[in-house]
Amino acid sequence: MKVAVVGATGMVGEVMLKVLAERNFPITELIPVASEKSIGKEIEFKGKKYKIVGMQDAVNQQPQIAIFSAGGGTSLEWAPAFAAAGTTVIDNSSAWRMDQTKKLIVPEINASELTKTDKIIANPNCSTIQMVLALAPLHKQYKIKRVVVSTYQSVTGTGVKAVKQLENEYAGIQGEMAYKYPIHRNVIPQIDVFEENGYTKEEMKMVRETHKILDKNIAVTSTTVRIPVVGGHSESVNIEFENDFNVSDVRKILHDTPGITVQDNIDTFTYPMPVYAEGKDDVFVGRIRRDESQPNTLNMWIVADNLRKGAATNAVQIAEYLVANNLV
Ligand code: 11C
Repeated sequence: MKVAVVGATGMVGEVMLKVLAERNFPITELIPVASEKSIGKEIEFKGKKYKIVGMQDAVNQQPQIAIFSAGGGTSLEWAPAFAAAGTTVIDNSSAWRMDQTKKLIVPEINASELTKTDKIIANPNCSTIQMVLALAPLHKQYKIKRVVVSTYQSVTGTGVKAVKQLENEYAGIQGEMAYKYPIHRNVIPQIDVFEENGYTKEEMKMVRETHKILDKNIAVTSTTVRIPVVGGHSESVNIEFENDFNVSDVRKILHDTPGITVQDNIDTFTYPMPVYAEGKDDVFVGRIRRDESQPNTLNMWIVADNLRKGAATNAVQIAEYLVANNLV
């Protein structure tokens, strides 16, 4: 496969290259693509050096697959050009997610929807991916009526500038701010811009994307929060089902779901945490317990590395599915 990685020098792009190498994705030719200022610089992939090229150059080389992590504007402008050249684009930005003609894919849930004609495929938001992966098998079994989610999100979701802000503040150094407020020793109840309804765009992504991936009839309400952590996003999720459940069956269903690791034993203080999820591809679920305040309702805690399953790994898994099913 001739594969272009667009945004190869960014935070997600770098993890993308790592994941492609680790999973031995069958790359015969890698085309790293980045903005003007990086063109001509070299990156290393599997011990070989590759020169970074510009967008048009990459389009002209007609890769079979292009994985984009370069922001919504770049995706809107360039994904159609790659698609017109015959390339299948897997896009990590929010640009195409809610476009009715584009599919929003978490491979374990809905990769079977993909066909050869899908030339731009959307990768969901990180906080959505880890939640729906755990919700999907439970929805199948017990039918979800309503989800209430509160997130505790890593600064890596914002990018390099935010990681630097946290490091600077921790070291007592004055530097550039990625956020309006300090993040060290703080919690910021705002991720992305506010929409007209008073919710943030991140909160509405969790609602809209869950509807598109799982079921539009599930009521979802979300509060998304930034915390001074780098290893991954955590989520407290309250789920009301149509049908009753048994907590040990829920644990077994999640345990048997590919891509999920259950870490749930209060006797040994075992539960998911970002320090353990960091650098791993799985979604970790724990603190699984009945909500005793109302019938048919469950609480659980979900943690994942937002740069891995929340971004790079999910995109590479989509690419793997395309290759395995001769769709590119
Ligand atoms: C965050 N979830 O943690 C965001 C980053 O739509 O792909 C990913 C934004 C997106 O800040």
